[in-house]
Formats: sequence, structure tokens, C-alpha cells
Amino acid sequence: MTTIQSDHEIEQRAARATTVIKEAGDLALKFFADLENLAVDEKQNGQDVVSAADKAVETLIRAAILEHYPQDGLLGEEEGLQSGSNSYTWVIDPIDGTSCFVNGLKDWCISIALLRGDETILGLIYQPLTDELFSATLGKGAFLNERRISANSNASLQSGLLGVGANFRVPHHLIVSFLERLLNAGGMFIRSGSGALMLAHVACGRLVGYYEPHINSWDCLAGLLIIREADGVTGEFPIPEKLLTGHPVIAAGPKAAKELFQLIEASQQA
Ligand code: LIP
Repeated sequence: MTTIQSDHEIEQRAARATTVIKEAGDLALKFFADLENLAVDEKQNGQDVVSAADKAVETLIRAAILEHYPQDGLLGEEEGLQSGSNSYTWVIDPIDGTSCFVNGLKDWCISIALLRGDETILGLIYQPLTDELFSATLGKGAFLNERRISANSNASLQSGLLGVGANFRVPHHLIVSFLERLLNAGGMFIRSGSGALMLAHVACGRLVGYYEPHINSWDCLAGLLIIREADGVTGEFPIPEKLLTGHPVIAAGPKAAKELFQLIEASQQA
């Protein structure tokens, strides 16, 4: 395949993904407008829930992608991995920030990434409530709707807000140890419950960085590409090794990155 053909294939998939994520956002908003009738089930515990909205949105996204790209692979948070017969795999979080969604809070979004082999080549994060679409194509920059965005190159940990993910999947002392070091260093944290949205805020400079000791691929792969294309710094997320098991996620603007990596390393050794 020539480079031109490959670029055209990616552009077509990017356009399709943009249409699909907006349609998915419209569906999610319908569920969000009727929370009193929303079916919610526990997965591992009360902090790990899935709603009828998550399932319906993932079903819509999968069908809309396969209609045009039946040979592509799909990995979704709720339906798992469906292997394809070519090198493309879509990685989908139908509603990232489900706990926020089911409680009527605004911090939720839809995240879609596209892998070609082991490389993330497309990332889209859409917050329907604000109609903000964060997107990136490998090598072509990062955007918020039509506007080019970049990570905050001026803020340090001491002058910016750091997003921190906390969940039941990691020992609490790991989180507490990191937060103590961050506060002692003059930093401040915010946790929303949507890792994808926090990563999008890093890419456009609203947050100085993001750290979560364990996150799943469907939560973060789109956001990590968008941050890299916004000239931010990201830690490694090994693909395919960690595609199904999750891994720590680290991301920051250039000025804050070195100190953030140092604080994380110190907290892991505590
Ligand atoms: C969420 C992540 C968040 C993490 C939560 C949960 P979900 O994803 O975005 O960063 O802290 O435990 O995993 O489950 O809402 O799609």
C-alpha cells in the first residue's frame, strides 16, 4: 500500500469516527436527560458501575464502524475484543466517567481511538454537554473543535492544577503517598472520574498534567495521542501487552513533566 493510500484510509476513518462520536453523543444525552429511568448495574463494586446508556452507546458505535469497516477489529469497555482481519483496531469507551453520568454530574465523555498495528493513529474525545470534540491524527496536530490546541508549556506543578485519577484497582497508599508528595511540593490536584476528559484538558492546557496509577486502554489511548500531538509529554502505555489489563497513565506539559515523573517514582518506592 502506498503512503497516499494509507493517508486516505486514515482520513476516511477519521471522518467516519467524527460522525459516529457525535451520533453517540446525541444518544448519550437522551439517556442523561432521563436518569430516573436509567438502569444501572454494579460490576466489581459500588464504585464500578455500568448503565444501559454505556451499553447502548457502545452498540451504536460498533455497528456504525462495522457498517463501513467490517474487517476492522474492535475493543470496547462493555463488549470486549472482537478481532478484525486487517491491522486496524478501534478502542472504544462509550461513556467515560460512568459514575459521574449516573449521578447527574457533567464530567463524562465518549472516547474513541484507532490503532494501526500497535500504534495509535486516531484519537477522539467528545463531551456532548459542552459540544467539545478533542481530536488528533498521528502527525497532524491536535484540535478542540476546529481550533488547534497545545499543552501548557508555561505552567509548573506549583502554578497549575494536576488531574489525579483514583480508583479501587490500586492500593490506596499509592494514591495517598503521591498526593502527599504533590501537596508538599506545592502542587494541587483535581479528580473528576473521567480519565479521558482529564487527558483532554491536559492537551488544551487547562490542566498541567494527569496521573492515574491504573487506567484501562479504552479510557486513555485517545487522550494520550491527543496530548502527544499537542506537544505534551506522555508516559508509555505498552500495546499490545497492556491493551486488556491496563497500566499507569502519566501526561504533562513540557515544563511540569520532569517533576511529575520524579514525584511518581518517589511515591512508588515509598
Ligand atoms: C473511569 C476512568 C477513571 C477511573 C475510573 C473509571 P469509566 O472509566 O475514566 O479515570 O478513575 O475508575 O475507570 O469506567 O467511567 O469508563
